[in-house]
Amino acid sequence: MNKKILVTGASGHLGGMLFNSLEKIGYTNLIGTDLRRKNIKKNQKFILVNLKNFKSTVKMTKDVYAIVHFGAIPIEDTQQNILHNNIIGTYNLFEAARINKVKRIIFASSNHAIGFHRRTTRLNETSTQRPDSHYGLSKAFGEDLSRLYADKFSVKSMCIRIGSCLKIPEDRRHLSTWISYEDLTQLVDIGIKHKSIHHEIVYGASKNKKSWWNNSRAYKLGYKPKDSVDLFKINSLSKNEHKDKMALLFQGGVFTTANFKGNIKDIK
Ligand code: 15L
Repeated sequence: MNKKILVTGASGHLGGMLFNSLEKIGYTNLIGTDLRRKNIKKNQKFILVNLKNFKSTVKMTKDVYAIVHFGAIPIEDTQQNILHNNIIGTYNLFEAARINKVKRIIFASSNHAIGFHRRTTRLNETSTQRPDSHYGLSKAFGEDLSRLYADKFSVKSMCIRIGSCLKIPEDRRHLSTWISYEDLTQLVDIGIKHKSIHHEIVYGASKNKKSWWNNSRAYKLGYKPKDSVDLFKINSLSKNEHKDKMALLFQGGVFTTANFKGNIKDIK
């Protein structure tokens, strides 16, 4: 594809991975952006922008066809840091996209937008959001923001509730949450190219037997995961989950227990 695609978070783990993998599958007009430059090759187009800066964000999104939005703090942080980087940054980006008539946004949502669901509950794309942290709340906000901008302004979007996207799965929780780099790339590609996307929520997971998520919406859109966590031998809990019994009850794991002051029994 030679339409202009902007990848935010291009210096980060997954944004950087996608900046390279999309090129490999035939995207010829990619531009990466981030608030710092890291691991960007000389021949790659890159622009330093902080999404908190609305003017620069508007300028950067001119003539862009689609945005792959992975630029955010990727873990739990203070309420203020999440508010300014993830919530305001994402709001600025969508507003810039509306002004410049960007057609599509692929939003990196997260399993932490639904992290307070119990591990015994099977979810699908219509399940209620249950953020497990300030971080998860910023992802739930992004999902709602993208729905508004699709319905009201025709900026179409696909939100990927990413599980655990790592080169290799590491612990028992990943048996339910893992997605390979290749499978995530495939989902992003579908989000950019599929003809009839309005606003979609899909799960970023490979083909895992122990998945907590019914991802049939993604399959309907053409997703055919190539990888499965089932091929790896994994028995151990992560160090964090090992010493945290509450984390084992909820899909979001240790994100649910950070600063927890509630009553576990109340979270049905
Ligand atoms: C995420 O959303 C985080 O960005 C990543 O660091 C992992 O914690 C992942 O979720 C996960 O739940 O495994």
